[in-house]
Amino acid sequence: MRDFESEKRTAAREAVKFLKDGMIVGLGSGSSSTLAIREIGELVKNGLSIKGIPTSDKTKELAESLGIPLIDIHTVDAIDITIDGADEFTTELMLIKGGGGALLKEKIVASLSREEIIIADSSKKVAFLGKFKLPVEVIPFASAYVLGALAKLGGTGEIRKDSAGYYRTDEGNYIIDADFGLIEDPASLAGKLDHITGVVEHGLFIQLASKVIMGDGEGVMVYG
Ligand code: ABF
Repeated sequence: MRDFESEKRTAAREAVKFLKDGMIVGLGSGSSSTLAIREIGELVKNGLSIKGIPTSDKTKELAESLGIPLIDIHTVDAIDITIDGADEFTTELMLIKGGGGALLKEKIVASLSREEIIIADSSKKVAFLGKFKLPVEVIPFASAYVLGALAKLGGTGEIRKDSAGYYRTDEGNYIIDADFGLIEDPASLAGKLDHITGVVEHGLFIQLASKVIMGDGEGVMVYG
């Protein structure tokens, strides 16, 4: 029986080895990123001098609690390295992200990063994306229209709910989790989603990851 928690930790420890003094570091969201951020907190305590840019309110709170200095994204021209997680990845470095609802800022940070390092346990590796429903962030006002547009593309969408009703992202938007079945051409689907009025962002990360560090039993596999 694989221990996915320890695989995440192994991958996180491998990823933080790339951090150097003076770097601007994107801080991802989700459970794997949390492990990496805790490792970074220890490194900062031991003298590593970096400035972090969080991809969610939750990550910001965690980073602040660990004493990691933060910087506003609009004050930098580029991010040196981002460490983030994923819900699914292929060996071609195509990703589905957004299960944790932070995909908008995760994609903005990834787009500004010279190196986007994805850390994951071995359960995230897939031949084709799509077993994990694709998160699509939408303006609430547009949600009914987007559900119809996704259906025309073969996606069965459902607005994500939480205990208080419809889940809201840090930006106050809705998330539609859309089942497209196995996605044979993620780049093509991504292009279509980009043009649906009311879609803020979607969880297909195409050509954004520089490498994936996957925990694999006791060790790691690195793709890319
Ligand atoms: C985050 O990591 C999200 O994009 C994704 O939903 C989440 C899932 O990974 P984990 O298993 O690490 O929580 O980046």
